[in-house]
Amino acid sequence: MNFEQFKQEVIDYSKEIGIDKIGFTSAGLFEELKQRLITQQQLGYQSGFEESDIEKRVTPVKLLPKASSIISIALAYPSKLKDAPKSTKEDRRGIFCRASWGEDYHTVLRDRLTKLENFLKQRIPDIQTKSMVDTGELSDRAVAERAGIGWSGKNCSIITPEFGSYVYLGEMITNFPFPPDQPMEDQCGSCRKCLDVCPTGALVQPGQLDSSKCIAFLTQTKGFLADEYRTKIGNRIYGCDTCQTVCPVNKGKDFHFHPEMEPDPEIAKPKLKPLLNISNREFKEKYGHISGSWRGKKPLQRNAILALAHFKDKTAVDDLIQLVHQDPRPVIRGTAAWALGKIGVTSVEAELLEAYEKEKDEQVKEEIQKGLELLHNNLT
Ligand code: B12
Ligand code: SF4
Ligand code: SF4
Repeated sequence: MNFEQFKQEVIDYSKEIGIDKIGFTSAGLFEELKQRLITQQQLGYQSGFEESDIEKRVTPVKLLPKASSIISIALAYPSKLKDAPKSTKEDRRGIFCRASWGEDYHTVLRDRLTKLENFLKQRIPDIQTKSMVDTGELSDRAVAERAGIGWSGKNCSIITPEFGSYVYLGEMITNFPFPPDQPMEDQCGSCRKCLDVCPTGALVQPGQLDSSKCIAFLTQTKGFLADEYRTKIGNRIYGCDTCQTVCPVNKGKDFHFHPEMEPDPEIAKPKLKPLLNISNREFKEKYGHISGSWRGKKPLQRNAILALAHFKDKTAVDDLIQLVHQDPRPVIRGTAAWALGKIGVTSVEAELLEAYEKEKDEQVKEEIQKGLELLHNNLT
């Protein structure tokens, strides 16, 4: 078999099934990544969402014993909301990051990888493959970088010249020796916009992220959000796009190739107040299909409360009082109490004092106290 010719057939087929960019690399060890992962672990910069076994992450033969090459795929996603609903004084809205618009990208990319696997198996019946998207062991970015999909930007993203960084990544390890592509030159140059704009200083230096400070990470945590970040998350309900929206390469990049990825504006930019009391069933029906729902509704509700505090939305006061008194989840009760203080309507003082008397959870009590202090600070 002519390897180059077969590779070209695979490339041609990938276009037919809606893969926007494809690249090939060897299944050799990811030497540089290994050092990087060890450093990140030692510094406490990892998020905890990634595979913890570093050897597995950098050694494709541990995942597919006869691994010879890796096919990297990228699918471009939309960056602009058509007919974006306006956030009004009566109905403030939050925002989901672009990677959570439309149908969960894991489903979309797995569909493309399954189609590609079927194609390969038709041509080479005993070919071995192992595909993954996001939740697999490999670093999707390190694979994409080595396969020439894009360069590794100072904001950590893989940036393609064609689609910018608004691409999802996935890959397939195979035992077929596809000839490798060449990595791309770094094109960030002297630009530092992403580093300068990051609201929390999470990009500690070019290409190095302290996850514990990154808003994308913080919006996905389930506990109380540390005080220092409460005013920084703004109206973000899930994820953060700031270091990408500012990137000059992304300017004007907005691709609508995949109907599944079309966002429903009412979900991508939802009204905040209805999120506070949404039932489990309603949540599943409305948000269950998006990637941003994977941690359940609690973190999103906590973020919605913080977003209402960010807007100082007085129309949310009644709902927040109800949460402080009635919600069974300490994180929600406490965050709501803090938000009431931040919004600063003096009449809530009595409600907060009453809640304090009833409250059994020490952390929530602390939050109510913070709320009361904020109220007093607002008065003086
Ligand atoms: C854990 C994780 C997170 C964590 C940590 C992110 C991070 N920067 O490490 C959190 C929750 C914060 C996060 C946030 C986001 N994520 Co995320 N995340 C992952 C996950 C599961 C693992 C990433 C990982 O292992 N990071 C560890 C670092 C050390 O390695 P790496 O970034 O993978 O690899 C690079 C570095 O190692 C670097 N490197 C290696 N050696 C050296 C040496 C030097 C000197 C330097 C400078 C760099 C360097 O080169 C590699 C290639 O770029 C991947 C999926 C996967 N399985 O890979 C998705 C993934 C990286 N996430 C993705 C996305 C879309 C996001 C968000 C944009 C979502 C959002 N809008 O909120 C943000 C972006 C935040 C940011 N600035 O990075 C996409 C990225 C697509 C792209 N075009 O790059 C991925 C690939 C998911 C996917 N399959 O599409 N994510
Ligand atoms: S995603 Fe947001 S918080 Fe995280 S590095 Fe980028 S700008 Fe900073
Ligand atoms: S903003 Fe500038 S430095 Fe950051 S990733 Fe984009 S081009 Fe690179």
